[in-house]
Amino acid sequence: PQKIYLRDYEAPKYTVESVALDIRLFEEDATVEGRLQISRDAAGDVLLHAEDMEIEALYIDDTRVDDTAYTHSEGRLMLHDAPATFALRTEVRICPQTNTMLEGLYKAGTGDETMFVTQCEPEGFRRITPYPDRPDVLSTFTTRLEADKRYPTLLANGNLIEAGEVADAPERHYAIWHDPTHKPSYLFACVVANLDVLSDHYTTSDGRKVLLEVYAKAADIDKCHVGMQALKDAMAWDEDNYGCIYDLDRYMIVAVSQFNMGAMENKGLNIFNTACVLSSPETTTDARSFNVKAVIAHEYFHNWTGNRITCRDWFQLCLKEGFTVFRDQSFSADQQSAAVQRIDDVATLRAYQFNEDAGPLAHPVRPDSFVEINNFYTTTVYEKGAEIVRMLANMLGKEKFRQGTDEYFRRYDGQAVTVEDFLSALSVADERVLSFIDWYRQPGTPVVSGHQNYDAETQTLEITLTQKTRHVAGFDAPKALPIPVATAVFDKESGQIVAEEMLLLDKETQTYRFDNITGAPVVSLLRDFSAPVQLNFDYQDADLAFLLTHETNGFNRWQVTQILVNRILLQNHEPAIYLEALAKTLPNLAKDDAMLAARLLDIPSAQELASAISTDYDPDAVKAKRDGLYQQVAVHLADMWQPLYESLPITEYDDSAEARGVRALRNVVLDMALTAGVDNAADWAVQQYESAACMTERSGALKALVNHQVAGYETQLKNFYERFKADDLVIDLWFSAQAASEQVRVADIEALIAHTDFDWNTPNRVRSVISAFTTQPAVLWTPEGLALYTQAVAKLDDSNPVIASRLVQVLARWYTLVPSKREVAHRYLQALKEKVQSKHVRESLDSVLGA
Ligand code: HT7
Ligand code: ZN
Repeated sequence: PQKIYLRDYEAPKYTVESVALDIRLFEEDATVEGRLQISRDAAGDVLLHAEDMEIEALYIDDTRVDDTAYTHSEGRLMLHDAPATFALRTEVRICPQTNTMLEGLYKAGTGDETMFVTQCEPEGFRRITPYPDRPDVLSTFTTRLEADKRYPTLLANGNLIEAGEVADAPERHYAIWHDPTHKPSYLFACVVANLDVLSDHYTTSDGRKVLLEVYAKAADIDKCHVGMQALKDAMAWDEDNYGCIYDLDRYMIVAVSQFNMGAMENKGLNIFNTACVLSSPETTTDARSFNVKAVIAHEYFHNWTGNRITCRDWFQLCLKEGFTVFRDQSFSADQQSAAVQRIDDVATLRAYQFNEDAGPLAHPVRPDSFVEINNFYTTTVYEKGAEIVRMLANMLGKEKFRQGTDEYFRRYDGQAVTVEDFLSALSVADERVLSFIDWYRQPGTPVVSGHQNYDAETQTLEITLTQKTRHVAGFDAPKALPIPVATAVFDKESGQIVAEEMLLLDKETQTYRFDNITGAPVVSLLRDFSAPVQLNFDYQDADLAFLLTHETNGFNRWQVTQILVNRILLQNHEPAIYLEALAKTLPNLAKDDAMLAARLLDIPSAQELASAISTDYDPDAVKAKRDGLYQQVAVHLADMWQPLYESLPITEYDDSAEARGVRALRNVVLDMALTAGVDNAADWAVQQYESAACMTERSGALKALVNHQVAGYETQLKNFYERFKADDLVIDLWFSAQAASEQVRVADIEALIAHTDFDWNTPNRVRSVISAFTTQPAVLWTPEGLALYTQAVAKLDDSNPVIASRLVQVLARWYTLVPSKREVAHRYLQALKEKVQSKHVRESLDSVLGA
C-alpha cells in the first residue's frame, strides 16, 4: 500500500458547488444516486473516490456515458476528459447489510433493533457514493432517504424539507434534508431506524430557539436525560468561554450500539456509541456518566473547532482534535474539582501517550506520513495535541488566549486550514506562540531533569533544568522545545509559598535564580502539569512527602505520590516515607475532598509501569512488585479502613461532585480492606453489592469480590448477569470485570469469548473482553495469552480492520520484554503478519515489528 506524505499536498483541482444524494434502502442492499455540480478552470480528467460499490450508470450533463468514458478500479473512479463545468450523476449499488467495517453506511443491531447509520470520518463517504472524499472539498448537501416504513426514523444533516409516502409503494416512505452549511464529506451522516426521541430546546445568546433531539431505542430513552442536560450545558459554556454560538435550527444525537469509536460530530447529526450517550444511576458508573458528559461536550465543541473551521488534510487532524479535547477537558474541569480533572487527564496521558511516544509507534502530533489515516486517531494526536493547546492557553493567559481564538474563528470560519494557520491566528496575541510549531513536528516525550542549589548566605536559590528528547528513528535530530515549567518555592519551616513563577525552558539547559529566599526551600515543579514532559528532578523523598502535605495545588499533591511510587517500584526506594506521608494526609483529606483522597491512593497500572521500563521487562516481576506495594499500603493503613468505610455510608443517589467523591473513595477503601484482610471486609463487599443505590456502588463491590475471589463471588456474578442481561452496556461491565480481573487466566477469556452474549461484530463487546484482558500483562505476554490475542486480531482483520489495528498497537513494546518472552512475542507477531491482509493492520504490524 502507498504511503502518503504531507509534503505532497496539492489543493483540489475543482470545486463541488452542491451535492444531492438519493439513498434508497432495500432488504438486501441500497442504491445511491449522487448529483454533483462540478466546476474548474479547464476540461480534463476528474478523479473521484469510489470504494466497495457497483457502478450502475454515470451521466454527464444528463447524458449517459458508456464505460469507455471512465475507469473504476482500486477504489478510484476516473472520468476521462470531462468538461470544465458539468453536472455529474452517478448511480451505484452498495450493501450496508454486509458492511462489518462500520465505515460508510452500515447496518447496526438485529431484529427489531436493526438500524442503518453512517460513519464517514475519515474516508467512509467514498463507500457511499463516488466523490472527491477529502476534507478540503466543501459543499452543500441535500439528502433524500427512502426506506420501508418499518424504519420510521429517517435523518440526515441540516433541516427537514419534506417527507411523505413513495408513489406506487405504500409500504415505503421518504424524507428530504438540506444542510445549508458548506461541509466536507466526512461530516455527512444519515440514519434509517426505528427510534424514540427525547426533545428539548436551547435558546442561543442571540435569541434563536434550537430544537435538541436525542434518538435512542425505546427502552433506552430514559437514559438520555444526562446527555441532554450536558448538551445544553456545553452550548452555554461555549458561548461564555469562546463566544461560539450554534448555527443551525436543529441539533440531533443518535445512539448506536455498534460503533468503532466514542462518537462522531457530523454536522447537526451526531452519532454516538450508546456507551457515550446513555446514562442512568442504576446502570452507569459515575466514571462512565462523567465521560458521557465529556463526549457530548466534545462533539458539540467540534461544531466550531472541526466543522465550521475544518482540516485542510488528514495530517492536520490534531488541529480539530487537540483543540477540541482541550476544550472538553476545560468544560469538565468546570463541572468538578479542577485538580481531579487534571489528575485524570494526566494519568491518561502518562499511561497511554507517553507509552506511544516511547515505542515504535511514536509519531509527531502532526504526522508527516501515513499509509492508513485510521491508524492515526491516536492518543498523541488527541491528548498530546490538547496539551500543546493548553501550554499556549497558559502562556497567553485567559484574555490573550481569547483574543487569539476570536481571531482564529474570525479569520478562518468556513475554511479548511492547517496547524500553521491556527498558530498564526493565536500569535496576534503573542508572537511566542509561533515557536510552538516544533511541538507538532517532533515525536518523543521530552525528559526534563534538574536540581536545585540553595545558598543560605546570599539567600539565593538556583534551579537548573535540562531537556532531552530521544531521537526517534526516521525523524530529524530533536530540537530544544519551549517548555513552560510552572514553579512554586515553599519555605521548609513555615510550609508557605515564597515565590511562584512560570519558567520557560527553551534551551537545552537553563538556570533560573530566585533572590530573597530567606530559609531552606522546597521547590514544586510542573504544577498542574504545565507541559507534557517526563520530570526527573533531583528531589529528596522527604521533600516529596513535604509537598504532599503543604502543596496548595491538588494536582501536585497527587503528582508527588506518583513520583514516590515510581521510585519505590522502579528504583527500589524504601516505601517508609511514602507510607507515613499517606497515613498523615489521608484522614483529613478524606473528609475535605474524598475524590482527591481516592486518587492519592493510585498506584500506576501494570501497563503504565511497563512503559517506563525499556529493557528486560518481566511482567511477572512487575506484577509481584506492584501487588506487594499495594499490599504494603493496605496493611500499613489497615486501622484506617474500617472507620473510613463506616464514615462513608451508602445513601440515596446524588450526582454532586461530593457524592461521586464519596463513592469513589468507598470503592478504593473496600478494595484496600479486602487486601489487608480486615475482618468482615468480605461482608461489607457483599452488603454493598446487595444494598447498592447505584451502579458505581454495585460494580465497585462486584469488582472487589471478583478481584479477591471472595468466597461465593460467583453468586454475585450470576446475580449481576441475571439482573442486567437485557442491557448491553451493563453486560459489557460484567464481561470486563472478569476479563480485567487480577486473577484472570487465559482459559477464562476463552470462556468469555465462547459465551452466547459475546459478539465479534460489536466493538464494545470486543473491547470489554479482548482489550480488558490487556490490563493484565502478566497473562497477556504468555504463549497462551499471545496465541489468543493474535488470533483475535487475525479474526478482526477482515471484518473490522480499524479495531484489529488498534489491538495490534497495544503490543508495540514487545521488544522490551525479557529475552525468553521477547522471542515468543516476536514469533507470534511474525506469524500474525503472514495471516493479515488489511492495510490498517499491516501498517501497524510493520511499525511494531520494525522496533
Ligand atoms: N472525530 C471523530 C473521529 C471518529 C472516528 C474516526 C475513525 C473511525 C471511526 C470514528 N468515529 C469517530 C470522533 C471525535 O474525535 O470526536
Ligand atoms: Zn474529536
